[in-house]
Amino acid sequence: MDLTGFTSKGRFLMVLCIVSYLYKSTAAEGSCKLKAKFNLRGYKAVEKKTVVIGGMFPVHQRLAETDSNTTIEPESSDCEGFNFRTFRWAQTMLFALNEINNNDDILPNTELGHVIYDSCFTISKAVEGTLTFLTGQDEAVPNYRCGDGPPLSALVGAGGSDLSIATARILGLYYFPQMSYASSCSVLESRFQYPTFLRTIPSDEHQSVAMAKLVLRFGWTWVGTIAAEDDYGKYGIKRFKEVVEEAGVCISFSETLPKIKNPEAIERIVQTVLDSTAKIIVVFSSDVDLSPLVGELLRNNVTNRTWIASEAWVTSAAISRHPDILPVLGGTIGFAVKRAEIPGLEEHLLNVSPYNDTLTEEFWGIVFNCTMNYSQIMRGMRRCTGEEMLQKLNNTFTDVSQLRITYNVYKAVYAVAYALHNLEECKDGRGPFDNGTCADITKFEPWQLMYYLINLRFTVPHTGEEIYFKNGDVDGFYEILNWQSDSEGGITYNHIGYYNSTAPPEEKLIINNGSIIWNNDILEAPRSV
Ligand code: TCR
Repeated sequence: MDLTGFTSKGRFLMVLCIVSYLYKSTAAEGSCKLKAKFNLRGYKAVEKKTVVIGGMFPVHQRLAETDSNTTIEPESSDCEGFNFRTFRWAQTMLFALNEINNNDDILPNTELGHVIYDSCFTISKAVEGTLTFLTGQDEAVPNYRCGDGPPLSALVGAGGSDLSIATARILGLYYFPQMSYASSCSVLESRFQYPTFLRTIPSDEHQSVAMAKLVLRFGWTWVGTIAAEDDYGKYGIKRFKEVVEEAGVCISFSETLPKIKNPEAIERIVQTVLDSTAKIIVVFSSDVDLSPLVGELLRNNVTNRTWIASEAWVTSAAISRHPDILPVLGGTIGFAVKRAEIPGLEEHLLNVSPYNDTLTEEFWGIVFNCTMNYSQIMRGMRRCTGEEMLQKLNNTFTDVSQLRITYNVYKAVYAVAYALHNLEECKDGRGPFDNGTCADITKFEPWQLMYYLINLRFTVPHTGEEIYFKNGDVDGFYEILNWQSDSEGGITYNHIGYYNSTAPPEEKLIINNGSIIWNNDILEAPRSV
């Protein structure tokens, strides 16, 4: 399926290429030829130099089931379970690129193109996308090893830590920069294993310690833990346990949420929660993996517990907007990364066009319950007019009230752009490379851009936040949120404190006890048993 399109906007030529499925193309030699076609289709017409940034977002939640029949040639699987939140992240990358391309203060002589992949929350898809990106084995992707196409700069992605661990190993081989917005696992701190990995989300080392300090602050000595079956869940909970156990806290139970649909396992976890006397339960998981458990907790009306949320589900509408969630998860306390207002983003999201690419087309079909596919129309499905109004919907995609990972995406794109800007501004003779030389923006090496990323310091537009990387990481800062009821029986996330890893020991964890409302609207902190 060809998902490529080129749109010309004003004086800029934007390369728009959303690739969510791998082409079955073969020889590397072929890809060089294909690249020439790519040049024909656009770049030669632009006076500006072009550099391409890759993006990878888990827009779909899982692979579609395929039968393991080996009598026909296997194909790369399709994906299913469209996720509005992560689709917002992908659109934010496009928004940031547009902003940069229209701003003459950043890269005034260079245009940023892009290629975006859907990692489908799946390691194999993330690896597939990375290889496609690097080798240029798909029509629209220039091959940086093949010479005269626009150079590839960095990959923004890949989403979850287990995906980034896989892609970072491949990219590291080529010393190719990866800038992650959501992969927080502490193992990604290792520059020995992942030499070109950087991120705008803090390492979970800080979050696990912060959670442990929270538990100790309230004097809880008996807690249960639940972790997702991935690197995020496993390493996050492991570090949490180490810190609390050292302080004498006992772990009542440790459960793992299955990655693949398994209702019996979920029922067993609910039974464990019900059987245990522990009233405090720490959950390190993404909202996608936690959702089935929340459904089962609701069915069993499991109340009178205090849930401690990790960053990935604390502001998730997929969890907090469940009807009747308040008795079960009201009072939840969790950690969230910095939030920001991004002027213009909401408008960009509301103006997304169904005709941009296959992802926007699919999105449109899902939200408006219609289709643009001829064969589906023939089968009686309602046809989308393209004139439907996103404004009228109350959808997570256009909800800009909790821009946290979204803000990390925005920062990641700007980080790459500013590094490229510094690379381009370099004055020969005063450059950082051999004998004061500079890199050439039209044909730099990945390691040369790495130099600029490592030494980058910039101020994020609109928010004024100062960003720089210490060994690839940013400082650990979290807002602490408490789930309270709003006037309509839904959930609001109330800010009750923060954790700052760079503050002196006594001032790291600041909590305003008086502003917390616990489960069942109780004002006094619960006891752990
Ligand atoms: N780090 C997780 C993935 C993740 C995520 C999220 C996924 C984070 N926050 C929000 C979906 C929604 C934080 C990881 O795997 O590292």
